Amino acid sequence: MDIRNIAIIAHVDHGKTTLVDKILHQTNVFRANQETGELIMDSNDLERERGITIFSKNASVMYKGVKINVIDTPGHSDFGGEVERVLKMADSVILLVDAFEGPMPQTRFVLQKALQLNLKPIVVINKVDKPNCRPDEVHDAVFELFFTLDATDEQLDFPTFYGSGKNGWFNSKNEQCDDITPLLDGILQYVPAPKIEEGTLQMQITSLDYSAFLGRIAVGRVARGKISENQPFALIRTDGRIQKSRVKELYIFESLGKKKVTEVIAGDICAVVGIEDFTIGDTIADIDNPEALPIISVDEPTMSMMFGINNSPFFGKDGKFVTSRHLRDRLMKETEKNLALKVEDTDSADSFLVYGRGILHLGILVETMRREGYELTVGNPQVLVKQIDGKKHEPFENLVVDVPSEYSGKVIDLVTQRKGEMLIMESKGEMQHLEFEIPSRGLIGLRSQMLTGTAGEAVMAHRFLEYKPWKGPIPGRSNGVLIAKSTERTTGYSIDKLQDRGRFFVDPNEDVYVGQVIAEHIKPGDLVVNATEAKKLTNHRASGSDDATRITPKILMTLEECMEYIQQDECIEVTPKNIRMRKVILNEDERKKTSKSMSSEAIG
Ligand SMILES: Nc1nc2c(ncn2[C@@H]2O[C@H](COP(=O)(O)OP(=O)(O)OP(=O)(O)O)[C@@H](O)[C@H]2O)c(=O)[nH]1
Ligand SMILES: [Mg+2]
Repeated sequence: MDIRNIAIIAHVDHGKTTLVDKILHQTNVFRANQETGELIMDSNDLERERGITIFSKNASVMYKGVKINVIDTPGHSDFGGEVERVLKMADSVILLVDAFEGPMPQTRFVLQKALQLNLKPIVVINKVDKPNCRPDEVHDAVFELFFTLDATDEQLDFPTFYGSGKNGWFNSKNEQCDDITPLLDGILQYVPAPKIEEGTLQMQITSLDYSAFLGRIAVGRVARGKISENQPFALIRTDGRIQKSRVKELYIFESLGKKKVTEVIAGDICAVVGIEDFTIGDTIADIDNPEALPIISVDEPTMSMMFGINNSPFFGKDGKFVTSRHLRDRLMKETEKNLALKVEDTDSADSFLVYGRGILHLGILVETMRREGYELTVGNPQVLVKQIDGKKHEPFENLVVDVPSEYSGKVIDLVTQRKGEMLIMESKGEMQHLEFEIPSRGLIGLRSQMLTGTAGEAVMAHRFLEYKPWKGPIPGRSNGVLIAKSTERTTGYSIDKLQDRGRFFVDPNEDVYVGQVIAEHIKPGDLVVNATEAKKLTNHRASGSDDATRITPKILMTLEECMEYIQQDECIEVTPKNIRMRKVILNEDERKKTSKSMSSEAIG
């Protein structure tokens, strides 16, 4: 059978999953009148809620008698490692670029990976329906980018399509047409058929699927030979060990699902059921002639965060899994499929140090665990410092901000305070386009300040660059917090009285505990407050309205916002129902003692 394997890559939100929707529709994957909704491939709960792709996924369609395996990839830079892996299944890529934004940091990263694998991309300039879009300029910028990434002459000669995934058309020139036929024809024309190597079986496991019935499923592309049902094979582990195993069941991708087959030949992507113990990167090989494929390299983690059991006074109220055993097992299990994640034991049996690729990467893990019924405490995220040639180095990132010109001064201010240096400033339509180099540390908490400082107008993206010498201290959060004095229920009366002191994270009638962070102080410095006082009974009724109606609704922060908000002496209690920020040391006297001894240590 004729096959094409193609991965769709781009910066976050440039329209990958929307394009896959259109491909599925145009190739009649769905019955007429079938209600399908949008972003079909973003099937995971967290993906649907956030409108982003977290896991890469396979789909397969038939077009003009050719089977096209389509791989949708995540665009957020924290999941860059995932993209790198699944590119191994593809013979070409569609590089999508937003016709207004142009190439962004992650565009550069994913393109670089594709070029290094000698793939010849098809460029799609998407979202030409956007007002003020600049498709021609963007095309030139993409060419520039290929050039700076040392593309070969062949790669530089890329085909370009223009269109709008949202409006359902792509054409080889920037003229609206009826549908995406020109692009599908382009795939048949420009994507090479898989190279079939002669020899015995070789297939690298590049991703992992899970089914409640079948257990863990290994997904990859058969690189050489063929694989059959019931076939015994050698599993070559990434550490070189060889395990004997057998194919229990074999599936290929069909539409959005999988189809059971008895044999898959080189070139096609398949799913193998029945391997007891495997990790991504292992090679499935011929039992008599086990030859491994090159190991998949994964980006090093750049951030770490402490995960501990929940030890707040509200411990065990919401969760099913609350012990350190539960926590440890769950984290270890995660490392089997989440390659960029590392877990280390610590001196304490109740806490683990978890290393990841960024706030979102770690946040998604915590959010997933909380939905599974876990309770835990997480500390503030720390970037990983390294000693290079005896000198302290830290990760730096490339930061891109697009903002209306009137706010560019504010943006530059904020970034330079955090030790960022401006490299490029140019206009892009009616926006200013700013590029900086900034220590990763400086990025933590920057997004919320940036949005406040620019009335929500700033669009920012960043991407790890390299380790560079330590930049010295970077100011943390400027405001202090209000801390609950006792473990009780808040009252409208108290919160109302305290409103001019801070902006609250809790509502009246909410249970809080001693040491919990319940509001942001309007000034620097922390304050312990009593938010649980009942109204004194008087003979007079308070004139005017009820207290509660004058209270500003609480500020709701997402888990990731909390992660960026908390400081060194704070942590987050995460349960299936609640996310609460707290001081690490709940008791006020103990907290004072510790901070005193810490500051005298710093002086001495
Ligand atoms: N105006 C316009 N919006 C589009 C177009 N294509 C996609 N969008 C919108 O852009 C947003 C992001 O689209 P997605 O398809 O989720 O983008 P993605 O590249 O898959 O995003 P990630 O997977 O998170 O990296 C959605 O709100 C889409 O509706 C387009 O052609 N024009
Ligand atoms: Mg997507």
